[in-house]
Amino acid sequence: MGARRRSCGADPYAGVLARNPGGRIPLLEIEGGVHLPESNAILAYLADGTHLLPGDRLPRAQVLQWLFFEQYSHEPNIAVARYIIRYLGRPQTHEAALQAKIAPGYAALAVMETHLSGRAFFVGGRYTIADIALYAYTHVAHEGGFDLGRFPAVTGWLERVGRQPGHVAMP
Ligand SMILES: N[C@@H](CCC(=O)N[C@@H](CS)C(=O)NCC(=O)O)C(=O)O
Repeated sequence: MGARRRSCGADPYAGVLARNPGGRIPLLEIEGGVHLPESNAILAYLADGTHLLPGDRLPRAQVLQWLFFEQYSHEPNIAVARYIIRYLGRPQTHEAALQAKIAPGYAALAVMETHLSGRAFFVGGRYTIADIALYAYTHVAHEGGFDLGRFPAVTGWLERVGRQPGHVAMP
């Protein structure tokens, strides 16, 4: 694994590089041999034309706002801290990297807490792919050492997302 690459526990398998030169998962295989990487691009593709991705300009842009937040401010801190602890076993060699994730990870959770105070979901009072994208690593943030008990609006929102029809909990 190169210095700029990271893994969440699943090694890239052989055929992935042919389908996605970035070598990362998730990767959506679309009919016609087209492959789409990037989790949030996949969400937008699958949700297009459904209630999970608003069609109107502003709410759609607000959904995108939270998808970009997830990729830039949330996932690189919260998911990577979890990866270091859960999958690498918190080796001493990664302790400085882990410590560097704590403040920005908590800052991301604080942004979510502020936004969700008085709101049921991230955009327009409705469940959208913004909620799906942010739920993924937030609901396991404690595995990266983050104390979700400090964020009552976030924990209430996690419960609401978990109760959505069709929600499937990860094993
Ligand atoms: N921005 C990408 C990140 C994807 C990513 O980092 N995937 C990890 C697994 S969670 C991976 O494939 N790592 C293997 C590697 O980097 O070699 C997304 O949201 O889909």
